[in-house]
Amino acid sequence: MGVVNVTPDSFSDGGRFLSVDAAVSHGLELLADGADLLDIGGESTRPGATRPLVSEELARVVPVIRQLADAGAVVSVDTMRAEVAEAALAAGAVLVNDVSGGLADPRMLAVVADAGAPYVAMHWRAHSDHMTDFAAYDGPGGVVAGVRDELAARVEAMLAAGIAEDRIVLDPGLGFAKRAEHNWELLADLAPVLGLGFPVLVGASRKSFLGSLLAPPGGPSRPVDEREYAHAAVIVQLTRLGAWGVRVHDVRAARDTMAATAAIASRERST
Ligand code: PMM
Repeated sequence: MGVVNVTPDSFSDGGRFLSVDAAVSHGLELLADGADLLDIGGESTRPGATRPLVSEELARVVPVIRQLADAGAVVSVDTMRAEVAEAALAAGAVLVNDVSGGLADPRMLAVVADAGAPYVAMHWRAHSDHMTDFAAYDGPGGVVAGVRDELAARVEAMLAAGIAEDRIVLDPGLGFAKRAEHNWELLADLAPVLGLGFPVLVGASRKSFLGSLLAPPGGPSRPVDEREYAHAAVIVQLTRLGAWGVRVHDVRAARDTMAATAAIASRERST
């Protein structure tokens, strides 16, 4: 899944693809690099971000979705808002990627159920302006059990709202109400989330836990566009674990990493 953030303030690429033309041509590049899906978002979810107006979010994503879908791309919309999801589906998006797993907008699950669209439900606890206040996992099993249990509760809500089981994709939500250590623990022990029985999408690309890992002692975080080798190691792990998808900014790097990992893994199984 290639990321197209049509936002002024995303941590990873904010402001670079804010015009419709820039966003569409970036999406086409990601397609040429081998993306299976393009994820179009108009709201930054970086820690501390304030929310755009619904009208702003619509104006950012709808024209980009329409053009990319018309160009033959399989498009998902990255939104927490039912109204934006509806407009995006009408414009040609086929999948709804909701970082709040239906918690931010009470209408979201019904809209997705009515549309019959595939739905990515990410683990989430609070909006980005105060999510760091919720980055505590003190129950038994720590962050891994906490995320699994809270995702399982979202699955119940999705099924109750009428979303078909085979439309559901889950995401552990790296970086959302999670400290760096929580993200690494989830990557080391993804089996409980995979064990819920749904396809799993993971977004690690360019996130700050990679930047802090790569910082020199006492020094600044590694810049966002210099985290790709560390991200490749994460993709190796996710490929080996059988993740359904990875949400990435550099599609070519991800494709290459997945291809090499799969080439080795397929031979391991056959010997
Ligand atoms: N991360 C971001 C935005 N949307 N969606 C899913 N499903 N999973 C994620 O991890 C995720 C997401 C934030 O990253 P960005 O600002 O680079 O898009």
